[in-house]
Parts: sequence; structure tokens; C-alpha cells
Amino acid sequence: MTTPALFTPFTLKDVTLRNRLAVPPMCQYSAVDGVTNDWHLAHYTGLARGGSGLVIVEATGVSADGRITPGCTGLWNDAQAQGMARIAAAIQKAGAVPGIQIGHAGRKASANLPWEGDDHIPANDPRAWETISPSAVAFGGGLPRVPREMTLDDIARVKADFVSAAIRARDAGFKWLELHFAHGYLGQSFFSVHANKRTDQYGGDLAGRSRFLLETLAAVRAVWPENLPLTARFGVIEFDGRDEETVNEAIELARNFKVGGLDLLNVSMGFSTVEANVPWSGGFLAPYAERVRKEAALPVATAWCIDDPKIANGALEKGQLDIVMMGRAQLENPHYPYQAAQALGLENPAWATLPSPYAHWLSRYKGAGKVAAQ
Ligand code: FNR
Ligand code: 536
Repeated sequence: MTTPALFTPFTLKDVTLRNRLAVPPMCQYSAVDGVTNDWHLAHYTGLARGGSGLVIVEATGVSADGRITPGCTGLWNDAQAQGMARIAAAIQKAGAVPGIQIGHAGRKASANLPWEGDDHIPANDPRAWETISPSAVAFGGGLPRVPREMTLDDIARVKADFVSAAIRARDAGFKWLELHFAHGYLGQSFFSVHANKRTDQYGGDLAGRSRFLLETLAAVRAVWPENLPLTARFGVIEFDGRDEETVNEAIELARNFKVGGLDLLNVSMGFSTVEANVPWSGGFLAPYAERVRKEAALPVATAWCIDDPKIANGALEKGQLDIVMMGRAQLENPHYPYQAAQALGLENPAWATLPSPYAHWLSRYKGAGKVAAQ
């Protein structure tokens, strides 16, 4: 049989993924002072040995105030980088490409863990910290705190923090970097008309609202190796009733990302307003990813509710996507890629890329009843 598209390799720059299934970044809220621990090591190793081609480590703060919650990981000091180096090595040993997402949470920072409320920590709580955003406009809902409007010095500082975190990610051994410009955090807030009311060069028209994103990309591109993929996650749509305009602007930004050296866009949603009305259903973001892929000529990935291997494979075969990200399905079952392969008629596709302690025995006894005598 011909290999289903989901299990064909994907090459971007000097990096080849063993298949087109990826683990998207997913916060574990389990770090202390931004430093990873045994939980993260076991979690990411398990996901990588499950067979996905790419494992992207969770949203990692470029600074202490850039974390979403006190349990989020960071990359602003060497202790954090050392922990991350162990994770990158473990992912690679298990045959997946190690990636990491770095970001700043902006006005959604300083929040309680999801299972402890998912809302802002009260400003007078000693665990809280000041939140910053392009404008002094709150997100609302459970995140009502009004952020401080960023000064030009704040903007320069955050860009420099992205650069330092990218250098630490590079030196820790990650081969794929994703800038978190999505989900209503700081990057998305600069782009969003809901969050950005600035009247200076970082607000206003599309060029103004794109400036922080493009300048951050340029600064990171200068330190991230040219031969390794530099990608971003970005919300191209808000589902807020002005979607055509937002998607058209997002495609224009994607073209400029490409000019600025971006290698792939992980197409997501903006989550910049509590008024959003998201049409959840299997693969519902794929048509928007396809538009970016065709109209901006950028490779794309997307996630969100694609847990059926046939839908995933179909989106690839139709040319809508280059990579499919599956989050919750792989939390539920870290061996999901093997089962997806079997569902598509392929048996054990990732054996060859597993580390020897597994690959030797599995391939040796394939078809020999698995208990063959020497
Ligand atoms: C997420 N998501 C997410 N997204 C992101 O860009 N950075 C992150 O750190 C996180 N953290 C996170 C934690 C947890 C526990 C979940 C479930 C989700 C969103 C995630 O990457 C993915 O887009 C969604 O889960 C949708 O994909 P699935 O789960 O429908 O395949
Ligand atoms: C998805 N999430 C994204 C996160 C963290 C938690 C949940 C991230 O990008 N770090 C999500 C965002 C907004 C609304 C619903 C779900």
C-alpha cells in the first residue's frame, strides 16, 4: 500500500519529522520558579516514544511576568535551561524532533492554575504580579485585571527577552522553535483590535498592529540557526463577527512573516475577546490553515478537534495542511500515533525510529510470536 500522508516524513530546513503528526504545546502548570522537574521529563518522554514526529514543549515564559500561571515553565535563567536540555535530549532519543514554544502571556498572565480557578490571582495576593499589554484594556470574564499599557522600553525589553529565551532554547538542544503569538497572549494582543488601542507606531493600522510581531520575529531569526525551523502559533480568526477582515489581515501578516524568515505557521484562534462564538467541530480550522498555506505560500500546521486519523490524513491529502497537531487525544493515549497508523492500515510505522532498547526487540520478533526463543 502507499503510505498514508499522515505517516510520510516532513522536511523543513535541515529537520525531518518521521511523520506529520505532532504534539502541540500543552501547559503542565507543574513547574516551580519556571524550572521543569521529573513530571515534565516523564510526560514529554512518554509522548515522544508514542510515535509523533514532533513534540512541542509547552508555552514557556520568556520572563517571570510572561508566565500564564506560577506553575508555568520559563527560559529566562540557566537552571530552567538545564532542565529543558534534559527534556530536549529525551524527546530526541525517543525519535521525535524536540520543539519548544516561547511566549509572554500579556494581560492573561498572573492567573491561577486551571484547576484552581483559571482566573486572575487577586492583585493584592503575594503570588500575583503586574500584567502588561499593548493597551490598558482587560480581557474580561475570569481575567478582569486591567493591564498596564506597555511603554516603548517595555516593548524593547520583551523583544530582548524573546531573543534570550531563543538562545537558551537553541543551546538546550531544541531543533524547532515556536513563537507563541496566539490565544490572546501578548503577541496576539498587539495584532488584535480588541486589545490594541495604541495610537503610536505599535498600534492603529495593520502595519502598526503587526510591528511587534515582525520585529520580534526578526530579532529571534538573527539568533536562531538558519538551518532550523522557526515557526509561530498565531490566531488568524476570532469568531467575533468580523472574521473575513481578520482572516484577510492575518494572511497579509503571514506573507510578511514569510518575508521575515518564518518557516511555518501553526494556525490557531485569537481568543482575544470573551464575545467569541467558536464553531467547534472536527477539523474546523483546516480551511483557514489552507488559505494561509495557499495565499501566503507558507507551510502550515493546525490543531483543534482533529482526533480522527481519517480526518487528519484527509486534510493532509487534500493539501490543506503540512502537519496535524493532536493534543488531548495524545494526553489520553500517548500511543495514539501507533493506533492511528493501524487504523489507516499501517503497522508499527515508527519502529525504525525508536531507540534501540525498543526497536531491537520489537523488529527482531516481529511476526515471531513476540516470545521467540533465541
Ligand atoms: C493547551 N493548548 C495550548 N496551546 C498553546 O499554544 N500553548 C500551550 O501551552 C497550550 N497549553 C494547553 C494545555 C492543555 C492542557 C490543553 C488541553 C491545551 C492548546 C493545545 O495546544 C491544542 O491547540 C488544543 O488542545 C486543541 O487541540 P486538540 O486537543 O483538540 O487536539
Ligand atoms: C487553549 N489553551 C491554551 C493555552 C493554555 C491553556 C488553554 C496556551 O496557549 N498556553 C485555550 C485557550 C483559550 C480558550 C480555550 C482554550
